[in-house]
Amino acid sequence: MNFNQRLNQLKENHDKFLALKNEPTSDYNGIYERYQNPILTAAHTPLTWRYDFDQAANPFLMERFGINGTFNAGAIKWNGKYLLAARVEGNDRKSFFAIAESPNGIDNFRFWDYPITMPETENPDTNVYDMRLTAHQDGWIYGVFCSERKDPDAPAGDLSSAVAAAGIARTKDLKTWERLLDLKSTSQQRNVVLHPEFVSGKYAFYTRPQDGFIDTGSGGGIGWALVDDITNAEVKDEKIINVRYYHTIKEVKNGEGPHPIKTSKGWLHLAHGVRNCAAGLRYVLYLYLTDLHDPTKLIAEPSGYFLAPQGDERIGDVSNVLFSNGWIADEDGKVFIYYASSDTRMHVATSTIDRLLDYVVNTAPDGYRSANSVETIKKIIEKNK
Ligand code: M1P
Repeated sequence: MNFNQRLNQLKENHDKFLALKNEPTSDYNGIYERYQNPILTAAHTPLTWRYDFDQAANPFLMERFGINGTFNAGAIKWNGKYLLAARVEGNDRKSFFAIAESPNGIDNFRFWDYPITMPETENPDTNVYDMRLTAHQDGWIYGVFCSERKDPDAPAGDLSSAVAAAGIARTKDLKTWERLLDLKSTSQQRNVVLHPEFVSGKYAFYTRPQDGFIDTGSGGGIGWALVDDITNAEVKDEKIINVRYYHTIKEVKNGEGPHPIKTSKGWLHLAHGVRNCAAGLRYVLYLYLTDLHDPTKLIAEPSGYFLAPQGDERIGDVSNVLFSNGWIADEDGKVFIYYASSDTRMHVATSTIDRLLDYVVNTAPDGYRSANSVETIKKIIEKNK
């Protein structure tokens, strides 16, 4: 096959792949539908990012820039389209952000021509990832993401220790971004999310204080902090609003997912919980509900996980992980839950606000002991008699 034939074949196969329909699986739990195919993978990235089409410069039509994965995407509905701000990771291990757009939220996701050019601060990030998008009451769309840099205090020879901070940027068109100062905090921060409304006239952040880069240490939990000035944001007073707990799905650590959805019954939150086991850390997703007038006040939290890795989702670069930092609630109440599996690719699950509220309010909370789990099941059995 000559250069042009191979190039045409590449383009044809890619077009066919991007146009694939996605159908729900036959699994039923009443809470959500999962779908047969991942919605965004490394193979979805444009050929123009990966190949140099100039025969003279690239006679073997080689990939010139390898993409390793597309995962942990923020989400927003924009001009009637479903947009994901994906974490795209190159073969060089660096992540960057890129917008992929779908007409229906379920398939046909196509990346915009260029990845996002995210401005740097005076202290350049080594790596940026996991952007949460918030269309804030103030009129801006904010992207809050993890900015990672080498730990300046790491001993010589330690080339792994890093420092995580929350990077903040804002935009009006999702194309041109203004970078603000990183969130100031006495602890390392990952999984920081901007609440969409002012609270007591201030910007409100969900935080996740951590002692080290991986370990949350003695504290952890999902925190909350009010900030006066978004252009010079500082965590002064941090309160933990969703705690870790022994022998639960979030005993090691947890973190807020996307910003919560405002519902008639309260703020509906999606978060990830992490536990340890012989296979390593296991990341699952859970829901909780907080008060409409006081988003820090817990109203309901079902026991256990809402979504956990299953089948092929279990395997990837960091196996046994589901992670979500994006969901979209349509005006008709349909909810698109975007989640990544094993730090490799993106999936969607669909539900409705009514079903998610029913799940959160009417699923028993964690009883913290096996005996209490049995009592919960017995109550359901009795009702079914
Ligand atoms: O590898 C799993 C996840 O680990 C981190 O999440 P957390 O800070 O809660 O441990 C993040 O690096 C995330 O990107 C990754 O998916």
